[in-house]
Amino acid sequence: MTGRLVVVSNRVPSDGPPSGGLVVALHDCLRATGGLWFGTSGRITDDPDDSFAQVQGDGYTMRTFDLSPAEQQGYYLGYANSVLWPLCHRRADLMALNAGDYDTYMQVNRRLARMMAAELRPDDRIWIHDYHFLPLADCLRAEGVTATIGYFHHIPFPATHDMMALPQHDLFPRWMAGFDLFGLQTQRDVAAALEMLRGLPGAELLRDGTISYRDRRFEVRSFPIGIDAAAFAAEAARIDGRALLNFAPDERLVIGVDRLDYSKGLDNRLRAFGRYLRDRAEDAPKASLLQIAPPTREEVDAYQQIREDLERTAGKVNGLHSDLGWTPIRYIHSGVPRDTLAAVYRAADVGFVTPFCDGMNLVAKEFVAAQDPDDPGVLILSQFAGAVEQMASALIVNPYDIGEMARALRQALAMPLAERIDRHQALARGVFRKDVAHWTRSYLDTMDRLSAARD
Ligand code: GDG
Repeated sequence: MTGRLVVVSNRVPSDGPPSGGLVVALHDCLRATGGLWFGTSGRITDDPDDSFAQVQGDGYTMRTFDLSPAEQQGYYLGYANSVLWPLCHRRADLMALNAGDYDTYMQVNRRLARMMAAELRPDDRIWIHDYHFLPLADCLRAEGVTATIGYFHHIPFPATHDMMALPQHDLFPRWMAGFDLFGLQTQRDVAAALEMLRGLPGAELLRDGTISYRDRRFEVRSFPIGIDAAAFAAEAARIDGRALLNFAPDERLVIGVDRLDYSKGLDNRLRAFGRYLRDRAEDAPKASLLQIAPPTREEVDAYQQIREDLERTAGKVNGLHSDLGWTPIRYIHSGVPRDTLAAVYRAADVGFVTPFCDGMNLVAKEFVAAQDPDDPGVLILSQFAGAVEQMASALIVNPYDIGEMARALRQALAMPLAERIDRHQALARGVFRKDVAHWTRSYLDTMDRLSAARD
């Protein structure tokens, strides 16, 4: 490998040891190779200047910048999370197209490009993450940066039909073409991106898989993200999750873990659990649902209703089915520490992962990694999670079909040990082999191949 690795993501772990899948992955990768990590500091200041603060990481350097209140509003809460996020999650109806947000989004990207360009070298390998920075490569090219630039889109690529709802849809291909490598989670995403490019005047899909657009060439490929499965499994085995939960010995546990986001299908999940309880035979297992749902992006309008809806549904199900000694849904509206989470996954009989739309879904992989291989729980997985392409041995469900999800719960809770072990072995093979180190390696190897081909 040649050149420095330069990573860009919206937030950097500048205030302590990193936690959370992506940040941990990038941290490990930079620790091994050295390099630079650019991103926002998390501070909102009235008049941020065009310079980076420097924070020393473990073997690498972080360069952070502040946002102004108007930038936080227009770039982060506005265009990124109220336009691009719903667009990419098949919810164009939730887009809040406020005049000015797009301009602010571009301003932040241009400002960052200007600040970065002064520090970059031609042999750097620049790896940009996620929808906050879609135009960043194009802006860097405008600043004269010639280095190899890759991008990874952590969320789904929108269908061509949805893309048309984005007022800037004609700019999207130009943003893509600023990169040398446009990474996506799944084959399904690659197909959606190619469909959009195929019909585009000026774009040509070449035989070797390269796309030529105007004066640039780039590749679109899938790199399904993984987790640090070995570390997560070790963490999960350290604490006794059942002891933490204070469960009755015959009580079975279904677990859901999601940021409180409309893409995660939470309300339908609680309803499906309610349906399972309603239809269950007298002697069927007594199961409780533990739903951990830490809040996110509460300043964005589209997120404000979700909490109320969920509390109402949980209240209804609990009202119908609780008795003096038992409340079937435990709903936690705050985050729990990572080691607790790992132990609770391991204690669970069923991982209930039912998003309407999800780039990958790391919870599905964490649940599998955390299981006791001799007595594993069962994964129920939405057909619309990116993870489904690699996790065919889960019980696959349609998250819009409450009855089907309730039946999957019944099947999972009654599944014989031998079948649970078979399914878990197949799932765990993928989760442990295609872990986060594999993801980083395969992405960076592809970048290196592209930059070698250019030299
Ligand atoms: C985006 C894409 C893609 C959740 N609650 C707690 C907690 N978490 C952790 C989980 C998991 C992570 O947050 C959530 O990751 P997901 O992949 O499920 O979803 P997004 O946050 O939407 O992530 C997604 C991902 O990027 C990576 O590319 O898979 O499709 O949307 O790691 O464990 N962690 C702790 N306490 C909690 O309460 N400690």
